[in-house]
Amino acid sequence: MRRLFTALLGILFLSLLVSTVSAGFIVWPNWDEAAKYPDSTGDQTGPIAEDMTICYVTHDAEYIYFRAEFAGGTIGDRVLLIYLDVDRNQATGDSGADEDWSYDLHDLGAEWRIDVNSPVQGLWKWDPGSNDWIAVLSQTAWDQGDAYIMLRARLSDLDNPQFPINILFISYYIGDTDWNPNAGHLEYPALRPVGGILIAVDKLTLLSPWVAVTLAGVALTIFATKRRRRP
Ligand SMILES: [Ca+2]
Ligand SMILES: [Ca+2]
Repeated sequence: MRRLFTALLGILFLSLLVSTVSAGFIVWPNWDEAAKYPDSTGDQTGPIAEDMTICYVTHDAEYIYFRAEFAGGTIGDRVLLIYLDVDRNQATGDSGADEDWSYDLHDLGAEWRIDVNSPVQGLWKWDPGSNDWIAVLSQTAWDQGDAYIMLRARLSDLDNPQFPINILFISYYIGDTDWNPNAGHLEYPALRPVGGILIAVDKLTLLSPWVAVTLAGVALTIFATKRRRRP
């Protein structure tokens, strides 16, 4: 009985420790496995601190993760704006020039904007009634280095968008700007060629169990044929 009590106490202590540790640290995704959106270098209008070289996007059941990398500069040099057009419709959301920042939003009609490393950083939602952006409480967390900014946003804070969504990254440093992409928008999940047909990456994961079943079927057929041939 005493041993059981000690064991239960040990499990309780361990679970408390694990929950404290996991609350204190963010497990960032493996960016090599994320969707990659390279951007030209030297296409910014100001210093290289704002020149995006590549952006990454990925998501899991709870969060969507973003990362932007820069050609140079030091930590804290630039502001990153991420626009999400979750219904992929330019007629809904902010379009044309951003109502707050005046940057050209290309063909986006953005419902959400995430501001990072700015005095008004956080999650912003487009309000069609007032025709303006409204700050929204969120649990968006971020980190940065000399040449990168990465963040994660809770999907529930974004009203659980249905993928795919359209995205535009804008970085700026004292008024100057870099866009990724330079025209139009990025689509996430990214399209990837499969047997000559473009399909979304999330559909690929749906397909993979069927691919496995098919391969297993082929293997079984070969095995059975070989057995039958045996004298
Ligand atoms: Ca660039
Ligand atoms: Ca829209």
